[in-house]
Amino acid sequence: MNVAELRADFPALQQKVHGRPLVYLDNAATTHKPKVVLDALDKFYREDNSNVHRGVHTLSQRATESYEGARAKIAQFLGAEANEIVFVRGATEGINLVANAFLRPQLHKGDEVLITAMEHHANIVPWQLACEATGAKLRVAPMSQTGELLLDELETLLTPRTKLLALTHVSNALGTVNPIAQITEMAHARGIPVLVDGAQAVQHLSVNVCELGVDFYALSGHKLYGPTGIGVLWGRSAHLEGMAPWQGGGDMIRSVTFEKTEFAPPPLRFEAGTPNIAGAIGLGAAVEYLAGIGLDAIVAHERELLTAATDAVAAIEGVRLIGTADAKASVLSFVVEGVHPHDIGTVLDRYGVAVRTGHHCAQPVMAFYGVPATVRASFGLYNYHAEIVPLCKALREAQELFA
Ligand code: C6P
Repeated sequence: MNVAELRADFPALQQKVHGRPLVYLDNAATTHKPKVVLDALDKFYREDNSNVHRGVHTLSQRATESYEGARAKIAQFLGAEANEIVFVRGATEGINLVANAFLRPQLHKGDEVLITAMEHHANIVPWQLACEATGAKLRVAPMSQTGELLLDELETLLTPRTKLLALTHVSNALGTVNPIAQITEMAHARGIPVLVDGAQAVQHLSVNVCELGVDFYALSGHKLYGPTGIGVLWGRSAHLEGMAPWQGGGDMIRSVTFEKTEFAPPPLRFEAGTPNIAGAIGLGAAVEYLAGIGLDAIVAHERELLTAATDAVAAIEGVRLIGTADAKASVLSFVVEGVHPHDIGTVLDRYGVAVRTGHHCAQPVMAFYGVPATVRASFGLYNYHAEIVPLCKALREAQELFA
């Protein structure tokens, strides 16, 4: 994989920030977009702009073909069937869809929903809302100080009361990669369905939903080098077929009278209203781009980079790493003794280095480690070793300024 060549595909990476070359290490928040994605968006609006599934005219047919073509590309990328790919706004909406259309109708007082200690708020709050509305209980599987799930304890929390296990594939705050196939086997042995939050996984691992064996998998396009406002919920056909719609409107129906509506089959049943057509097409271009590079090459490159960055940052006096699991992807989270993460973020920005500082929408993780926030450097396919130098230099300067 030639990173220097690949970087040329990303116009936003060519800029300077405060007079220095941009070092973009905030990929867990969102990734930059390659030209093929920008071109796909531009082409759609310039040439094909039209609504989908509605018109017999040429532009509408072209738009429909591109939109459904994108669904097929994403299905192939995930090892799934196209009719199992529901377009949503992002991972958040995908999880909310499952909470409302799959879980809530079958959730009763005394039932339980199991999540883990390392979830993003998007994989906590929707379940909390469903539990509050039904009298069910939210249970939390614990993790170790290294940020690894305690599998024995998780297993004891899988009981006849558990109606769903929802967990992240990769933690956005720690970088931990969870053993999803193994955990899913444990849940399925007890007849418990599994939803996986793949928002931080699909861009860093080769994901095949069938091999993982899960029931639902949610992801966000903008973290996968695609546009914002588009994401995917993958669900097993058998589940999707059995689910009533969550939202009603155009394009999700077979027939409507004032007395009764017959719904379209999945996935359209869950795509009420005009969808984000350009976004879906852009995401299709993004996964095609990634497949062209090869996920295995991306995984190997990012693993090497994360190891090198971890060693370099850990060698700085006063640094405490947050999240030291054996299996990690992309995320290097840390605090620096005596300096607030936001101050570090500000100094790093003066060096052109973009990181995220804060609680990363994972406040329970921060509480677990007893810190209000961390500095998080997160890597993407276009980052390279030389970028670790300004990161460490700026960190040392921040220490001198504030400590
Ligand atoms: N994490 C981060 O900086 P949306 O907002 O729907 O695209 O993604 C939500 C989400 C769900 N799960 C995980 C594991 C995530 O990391 C995110 C988004 C960003 O870490 C923004 S808070």
